[in-house]
Amino acid sequence: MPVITSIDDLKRIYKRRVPQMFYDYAESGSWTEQTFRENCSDFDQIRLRQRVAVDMSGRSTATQMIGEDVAMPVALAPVGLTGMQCADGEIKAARAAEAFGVPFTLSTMSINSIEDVAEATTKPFWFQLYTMRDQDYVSRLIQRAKDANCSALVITLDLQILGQRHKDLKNGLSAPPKLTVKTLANLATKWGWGREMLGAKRRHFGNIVGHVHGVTDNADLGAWTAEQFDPSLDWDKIAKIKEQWGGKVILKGILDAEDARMALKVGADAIIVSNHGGRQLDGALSSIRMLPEILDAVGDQIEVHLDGGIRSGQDVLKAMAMGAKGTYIGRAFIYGLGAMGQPGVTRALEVIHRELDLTMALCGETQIANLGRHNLLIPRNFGGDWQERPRDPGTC
Ligand code: HOC
Repeated sequence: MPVITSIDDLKRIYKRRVPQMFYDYAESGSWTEQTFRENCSDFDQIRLRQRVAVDMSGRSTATQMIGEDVAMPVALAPVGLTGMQCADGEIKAARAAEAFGVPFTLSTMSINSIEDVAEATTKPFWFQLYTMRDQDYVSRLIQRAKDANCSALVITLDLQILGQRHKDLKNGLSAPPKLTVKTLANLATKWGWGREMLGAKRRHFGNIVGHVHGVTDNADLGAWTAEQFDPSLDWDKIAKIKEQWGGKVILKGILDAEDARMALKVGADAIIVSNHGGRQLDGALSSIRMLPEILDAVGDQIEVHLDGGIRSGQDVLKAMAMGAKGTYIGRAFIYGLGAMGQPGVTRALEVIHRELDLTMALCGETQIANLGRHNLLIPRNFGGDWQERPRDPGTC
């Protein structure tokens, strides 16, 4: 068993183990992948301030996200097709998160269904909602999440149409995978993945099949999204969904201060600064670069979380010190899941936790709540020397 000390170690094993098309699916951004790359590289521009001779005994990474106790401020992000990276991937990831004491978010586009995950876990998880054209289906999905005792609804706002991802198109990605000569040849080399997949509870979108009209096997992801997702989603509809849900709502995909103010107006409990892992609007700024502007706009009135580019505990510390109240990992846990199943997700969480804990100590901090901009050295133009934009008329 190789010694795993970083998320990159898990990624190397993951790459060898899963079929190329699923590796490419996770490890890609849209178009030129600029935003995808900068989500990570922008973290490198923020530096940490070392402090010494501070009593660092008795320190803790525990805190709260939307009022829920968490062992560290890191939730598992909703990731579509997780169950294709590893058999019953959503169940395994949810169990690992539960045991570690961090939130798990189940994607609408998951392979295991809401009910599968609820049955396999004991604590409430969060459910991520994509809004479909079929309003009855959305209502049923919300009801299913309520019945499963989900403690928060995470509504994704930045994927009403799918950003174009070259690799997925070239691979002809669909779920379940299309069995072409090329995919079969690659699958034949991934016998560990394949053997486990044969025993999986599900190999198709568990929340969708049998519930949504027009789902066919081997549907192309982009075409299917265009056919099913509601392109007319607006703030009024978001407000109605919030009312229908009646519980805590987190709005994901906020990358602009104007939108952050709108999220506040519809009464969201938290927002996630996110560009969908650089998979949607290529050319958008990285999440960490947009975080200060959004915090300045609404940070004192709503919980602001950050998703995108987090691959280490140092990244978590930087986001939290900047003012975020929680962070998410997507690819970082997928690498662990694809590499080693549930123990791999646990390993990813352990790696990040250890890095966060040690980095806190070296920064002279003992509590998450005490982290702040005093821990950071931020380049003067980090927010960007972008030209001042006029406010959108009529939104705020
Ligand atoms: C079949 C529709 O979050 C992603 C996912 C959502 C994909 C929708 C797929 O790939 O970014």
